[in-house]
Amino acid sequence: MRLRIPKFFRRPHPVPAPDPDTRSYTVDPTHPGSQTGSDTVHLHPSASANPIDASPDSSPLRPTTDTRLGDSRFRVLVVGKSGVGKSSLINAVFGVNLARTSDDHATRHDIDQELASDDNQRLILHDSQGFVGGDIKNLQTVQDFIKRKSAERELKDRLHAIWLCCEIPVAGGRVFERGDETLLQDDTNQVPIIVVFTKYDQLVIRKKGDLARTLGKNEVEWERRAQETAMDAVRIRCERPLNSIGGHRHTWAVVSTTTEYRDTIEKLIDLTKNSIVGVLTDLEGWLFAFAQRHSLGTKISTSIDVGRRQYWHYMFSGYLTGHRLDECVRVIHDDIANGWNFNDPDHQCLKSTEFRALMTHLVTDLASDRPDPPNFLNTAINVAGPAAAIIGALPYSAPIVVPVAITVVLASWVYGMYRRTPKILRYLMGYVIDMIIVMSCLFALVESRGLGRRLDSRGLDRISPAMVSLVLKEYSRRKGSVHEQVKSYVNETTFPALQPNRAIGQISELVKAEQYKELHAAVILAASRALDDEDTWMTADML
Ligand SMILES: Nc1nc2c(ncn2[C@@H]2O[C@H](COP(=O)(O)OP(=O)(O)OP(=O)(O)O)[C@@H](O)[C@H]2O)c(=O)[nH]1
Ligand SMILES: [Mg+2]
Repeated sequence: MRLRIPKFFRRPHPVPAPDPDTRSYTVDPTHPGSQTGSDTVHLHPSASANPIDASPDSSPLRPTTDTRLGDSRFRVLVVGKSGVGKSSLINAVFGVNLARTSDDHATRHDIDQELASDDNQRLILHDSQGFVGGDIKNLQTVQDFIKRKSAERELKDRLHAIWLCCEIPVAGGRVFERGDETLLQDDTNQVPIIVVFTKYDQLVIRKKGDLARTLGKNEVEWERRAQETAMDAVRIRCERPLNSIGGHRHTWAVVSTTTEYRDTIEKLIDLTKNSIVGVLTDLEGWLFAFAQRHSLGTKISTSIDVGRRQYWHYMFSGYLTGHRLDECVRVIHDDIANGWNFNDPDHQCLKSTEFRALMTHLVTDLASDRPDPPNFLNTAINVAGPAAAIIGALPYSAPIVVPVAITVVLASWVYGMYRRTPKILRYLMGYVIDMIIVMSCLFALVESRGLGRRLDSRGLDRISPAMVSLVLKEYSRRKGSVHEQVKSYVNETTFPALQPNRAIGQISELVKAEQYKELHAAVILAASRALDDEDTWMTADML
């Protein structure tokens, strides 16, 4: 029997609570644009038909990811005999070094022990050493644990998925132990089990050896045939027994943690997310998507999913009327940053005033829907002037924390109220797109440096101001065509017919990862040459 929980979008929207962090924003309340606009807001009829939560009132906005997930972590139980490759798999998917999560081998196999890592704030792991022969005792422990953890009421305490890891029998033989079979047959279990057949590369090597004699020296054909026969063997040795035991109830994947088989990890991630969302709720699916650090596609699609549920819809529909633009930008920014879940302790980098400010400057060319004047890049933003002017203009009682050393301030367009106008929609749409592209570049950069998986020689395994600055610099040089598309999508002519769902569809098109392969490569190349002072931010005039 499967657990049925209503889908997330059917739940009522809780009243947003004040965000204590709002104080840390650098905002000029005396700016002329901060007067409430009197424009009538035109809601398109299609807006009300969307599965979004109720419109917000004038309480402070809070990121959807905070209100829905809080500090919940994705909780996964990994079961498998010693040496099948559990730790290697966890490292590959979640970008954590398990060796550092617990020093004690014995504790690592205590199923109740929560293995959490400072590297990845969205993951809790439970490790069980699987079943050898007819070992009933450990089976009972695992079953009790699953029962207990799936009955937890709170999202943060529940068990969200089980990976049952079994090594592919390369030379034939049984793939499952008796204990595995009992677990797979248990139809009272309410947590999705994904069966993971490990070390696929070893099977392919074996098949290549078998084929060597018949195929001569055609490398490509040799590899293709070896993979084909390896998958045939998996179907016979693994899938067939699984289906006869579990009656087609369980999904399965083959994986290899070696670099040539990166796509197997990608497929496992897709499969796990689909299994979770199919059995539990979208929230558990989000948690998994946030915790994983392997699949760029999953990161992007989940950013879109989160945005679509609330604030992106609000921004295109006019529901943000009554809110300051800096507040709108803040929640949009935080939702995206939360979903990418980089190793950025206390969000020091990705939620810093400096990064937010640079992001607002990145979209200033969207003020007009005409092409940029040729000298645009030369109209450098002098950060010292506006910073001093704004701080000087603050009323004495303004509840604003001024950073000790301001290097950048928000671009001036943010010092106004939200109104549903073509210009403001261009700014916000551009911000969303740019933010996701910047995140995707950081993702590619982190992966290329092996960050999040181990410390490099300089002890760096986290996002740094220099990395973000480098990405911003590379992207700002190439943002032209993306911004032109935003301009042609939202302008005075297209505005009357603009529909939230279609506009979000357009964002999805513009952030598709394949379009940015060259940008990612440029970022990686630039980083290989210069990332000396990791803690220095660029200034807006360098964009
Ligand atoms: N060829 C190959 N070797 C792998 C793969 N995954 C893991 N290994 C190797 O298998 C060995 C065991 O891997 P671990 O990840 O430590 O296995 P484990 O299941 O965590 O083992 P315990 O912690 O003892 O329970 C290591 O030498 C890994 O390098 C794989 O996909 N292919
Ligand atoms: Mg291990």
